[in-house]
Amino acid sequence: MIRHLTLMILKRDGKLLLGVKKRGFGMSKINCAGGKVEPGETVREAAIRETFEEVGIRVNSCEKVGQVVFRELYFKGQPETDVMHIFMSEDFSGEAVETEEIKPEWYPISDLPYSKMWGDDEHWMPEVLRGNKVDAYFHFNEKNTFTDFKVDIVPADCIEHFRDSDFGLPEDKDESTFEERTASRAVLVDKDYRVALINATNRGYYKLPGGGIDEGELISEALHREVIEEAGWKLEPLCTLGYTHETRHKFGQFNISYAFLARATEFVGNNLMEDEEEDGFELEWFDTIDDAIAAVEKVDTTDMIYQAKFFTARELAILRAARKVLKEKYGQ
Ligand code: 6OG
Repeated sequence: MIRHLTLMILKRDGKLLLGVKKRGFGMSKINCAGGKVEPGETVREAAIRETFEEVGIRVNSCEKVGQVVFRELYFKGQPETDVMHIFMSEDFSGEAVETEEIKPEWYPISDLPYSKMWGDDEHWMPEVLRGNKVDAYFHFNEKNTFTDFKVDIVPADCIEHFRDSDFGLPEDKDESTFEERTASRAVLVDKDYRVALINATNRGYYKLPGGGIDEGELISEALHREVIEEAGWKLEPLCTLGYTHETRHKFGQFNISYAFLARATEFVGNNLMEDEEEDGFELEWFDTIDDAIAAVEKVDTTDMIYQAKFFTARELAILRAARKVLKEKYGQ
């Protein structure tokens, strides 16, 4: 079971509110307020509740600035995976007060007490304070010191936002209840800049290789895994293209797709899921990015399933973003 934790970075006048943890996990370390997500609450609600309980501050609004996965963190003698959801707020009220949990203190951002904080903080917190969103993991040993880690920056540029009304479909649900799903997708090129698409031969649409990010997995890890599963190729990421956002009323979902330009490096064979087999997934290489775009432009989604309208518009937007990068950065 994966545990979900929260952390709230409170920022004001060039300072952060941190504090010595007086009890529980991480006792005597300096940390931000935060704690475990309770059943039935969202991670954001948990972060706001814990902040009030631990330092007496009411957060009016906050932004998610990343997540850090702790792999094999030893909690009560057992290794477990924790996902820590990190929020930042500059919009809060009340004065910090000492509680049984934390003795709070303001520290200048230019001089944070990293040596007294959890060891992972100095690796991801500076990125967050620079305005980046982070996607990181830290792998621990039984002494709860980490042995390896990776801190990625989440692609920040929105390529395009699609919603039901763009396809003449109704928008009849309350979007505040929508669930967010995330995925990684690749515009995969070979050494000659030929471009790979998955042809869903039994359905008539094309898609980019890629798919959903699992709980506790990094965006970059899902990219490698999904492209092997669907296309059979190992890859080397070249650059990020940004992300697309889909608001899908029929399913009550927001779908975020992080898109990358990547080089296919080694064919190892694909491993399709049952529904992908049924859709007749086949990898098809196009001589140029323009040929790939033309093939997707030709797809007529009028009589296709709901999702195919979104996929087609989304893949076209990502492919056009890739065409621009291929031209500007790679002279194609
Ligand atoms: P409570 O015991 O308060 O939940 N936490 C960590 N924070 C940092 N910066 N690094 C770590 O590296 C951490 N492991 C746990 C998350 C535990 C609190 O401790 C934080 C929660 O805010 C391993 O309910």
